Amino acid sequence: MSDGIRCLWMRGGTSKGAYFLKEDLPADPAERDDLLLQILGSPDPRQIDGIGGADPLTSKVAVLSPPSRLDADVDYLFLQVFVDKALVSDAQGCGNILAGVGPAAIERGLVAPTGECTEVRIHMVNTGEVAVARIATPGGRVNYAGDTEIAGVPGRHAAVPLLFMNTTGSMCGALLPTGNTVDVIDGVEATLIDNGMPCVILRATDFGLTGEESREALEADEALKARIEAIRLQAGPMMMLGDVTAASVPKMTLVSAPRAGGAIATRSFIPHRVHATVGVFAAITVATATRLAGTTAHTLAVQPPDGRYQVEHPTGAMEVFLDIAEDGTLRGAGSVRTARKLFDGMVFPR
Ligand code: NQM
Repeated sequence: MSDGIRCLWMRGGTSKGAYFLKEDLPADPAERDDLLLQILGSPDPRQIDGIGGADPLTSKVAVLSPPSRLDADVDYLFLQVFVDKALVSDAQGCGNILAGVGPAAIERGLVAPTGECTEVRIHMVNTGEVAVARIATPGGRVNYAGDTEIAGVPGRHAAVPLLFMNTTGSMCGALLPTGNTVDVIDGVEATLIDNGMPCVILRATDFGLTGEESREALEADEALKARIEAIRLQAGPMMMLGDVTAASVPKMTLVSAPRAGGAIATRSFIPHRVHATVGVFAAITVATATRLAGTTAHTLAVQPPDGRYQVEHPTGAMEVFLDIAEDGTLRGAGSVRTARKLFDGMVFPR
């Protein structure tokens, strides 16, 4: 049996993942990925021989290391471990797992707590941007208990406010990588946009849907999934992402008019399973699209008066904040998540 590897198992927002120190993993990315597949239990739809939760939202990894740039406190590399394929991808970030990075960095001694609240500047290695997280640290220890509720997570927990700047074109090089607010792919109007997450935004009604369908109903619709995948494979190169056959981006997001007082309703394919909620950067990207005349989201949306967008999803709504300057340019974005340490110990690969 191989030696165990230090691992923190944490919930970050509406996702769950294994948080490692880079120094505890092989330096060679291929060796590292092979080890992570073993640890999570992939490829296997049940991940029965590993710690993954048999869902893309619970088959995630954060690799933490000392900062490689002066304006950050910690480096965070996100890795999506596919459930049923022997694939590990760094071609996206994750704003939910990001919520656990500040606490994990403090737990592991990478960042020293500073009073009641510790501000952690996180270099998101996947996209090259820095996020700022505020972590409650009364008495010099991370406090996970609190009264903040987020849709998709039972109970109340300590708030983890997250702030972002310069997320436009995070992986595609430009907010609208084709230069258009709308492109037509397979006869369907699509907005190809990246404000932190490459997303293809499609109207639910263009697929004969209301946009109110459950995650299960959408996942059971094989014809729909095939249509959406065909569009995704064409959108990838158009978004400067290259061949996306084996990539977890772009996210395919169906939008419709809000029904619960929010700004817009979403159903997000990530890209083959349907998200139980919505990704943080995906929600910021959709909210950004609602502001641009000509996009598929624009006329469906109800603009909030204060920049706080309730992005509706299958189990409630995620609030994201867009900081918009007088001239309409986007200065920054934010969200409030919660996170919780679930387990700290050694994990044993095969
Ligand atoms: O968009 C899942 C999640 C995510 C990504 C996914 C995320 C984001 O909710 O920032 O958080 O879209 O694969 O964990």
